[in-house]
Amino acid sequence: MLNGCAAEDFVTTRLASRSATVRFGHEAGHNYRPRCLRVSLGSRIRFEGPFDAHPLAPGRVEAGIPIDEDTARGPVSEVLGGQSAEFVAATPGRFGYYCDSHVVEGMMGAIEVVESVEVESGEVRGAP
Ligand SMILES: [Cu+2]
Repeated sequence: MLNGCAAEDFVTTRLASRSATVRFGHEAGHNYRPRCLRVSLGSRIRFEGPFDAHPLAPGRVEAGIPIDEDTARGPVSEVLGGQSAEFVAATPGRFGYYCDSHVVEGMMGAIEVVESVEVESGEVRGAP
């Protein structure tokens, strides 16, 4: 479990374009949608929402408390203002992030970066 994401929770979006969007604030409220995102290596990940109200930070959260760890390998970095930010999934693995203002409410998520994502008979599968 990483930031509310079990292995089966990760969803894959927009396979062909190798890009995905995570929305927060506004109609998404104090949530990231999707919370648990799977992308293939090299994909672009766009965060859209009001960063001034929901400052983004990389890292793992346990029991509502951000745990300091080495997050340098993950795609997400700190964003404190603006309405959108774009990251590149450059390293395979699972990486957590959270909202620094609402982490105690559970405003957090994770990104799983896999080497490739295959689609077989309507089923989405990730190959680590
Ligand atoms: Cu927030």
